[in-house]
Amino acid sequence: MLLSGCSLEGFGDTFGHFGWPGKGITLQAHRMYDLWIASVIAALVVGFFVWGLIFWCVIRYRKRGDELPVQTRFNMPMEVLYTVTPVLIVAVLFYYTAIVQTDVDKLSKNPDQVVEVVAFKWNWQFNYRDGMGAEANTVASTVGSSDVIPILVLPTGEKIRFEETSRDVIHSFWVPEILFKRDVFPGDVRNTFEITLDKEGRYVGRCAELCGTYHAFMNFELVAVSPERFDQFLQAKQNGQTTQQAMAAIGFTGDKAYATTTQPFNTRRQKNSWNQNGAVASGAGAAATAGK
Ligand SMILES: [Cu+2]
Repeated sequence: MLLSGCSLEGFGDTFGHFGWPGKGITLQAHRMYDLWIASVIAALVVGFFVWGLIFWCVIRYRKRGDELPVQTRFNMPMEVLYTVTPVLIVAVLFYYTAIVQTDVDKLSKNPDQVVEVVAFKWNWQFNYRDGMGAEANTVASTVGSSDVIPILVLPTGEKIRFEETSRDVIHSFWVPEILFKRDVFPGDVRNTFEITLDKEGRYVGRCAELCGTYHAFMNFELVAVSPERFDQFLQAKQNGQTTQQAMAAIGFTGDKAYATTTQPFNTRRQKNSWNQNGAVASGAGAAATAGK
């Protein structure tokens, strides 16, 4: 069943993905999804078998009189069976988990795109790089601010390598639809992973590591487009256009040039007023924000 992803997806569809958020939008996510559905099916098979045994015993060996049944101490074949079977089940689950995990963590020698993820309190910068490692150069960049959600445009069907670094504390890069997150560390550590997107669309991204006061506001948006449109976007950025102008250049005009899956939050970052509802420090900027 693991080999036939389609039937697993059909099965998952029928039963609401058995608690998973969905099939995901990357090749790696699909493999994790298949592992999850197959594991649930295995668990259900074991479950129904055990429930069947329980009910069979309840009925077959129900009390029929005052005479005590045979008081057998143990049954060697049964003891062996219910020791070996769970070990086998765990071994099979472990085997497929290791296979999928290795696949998800796999780094290719020549990724098609390299994106440096720079996290900081409390926003994101995404640098499109001309190679791998800290020595490579940034050819284009997008960054979020208090007013604008950072947008990360990426192509479908290409191997995209992420290299993560933080300017201050530990953050975590997470797009729920990728079914994957990875911590972003400060210092010399560059956490790396790769994905291949296979579904165009716009998806919200979040920080998944409590990093401070405005952690919950640390959102970004992943925009997955065709490779042709991605090339146009990158070209526009390299020509010095803003992210919103470059978005317009690939057809996302007007409001669509900005994030559509999330919005900037009012962080009320005025001096001395950050946690006092309405009691805002004096000053024109503070007054303008009060009550919003
Ligand atoms: Cu964070």
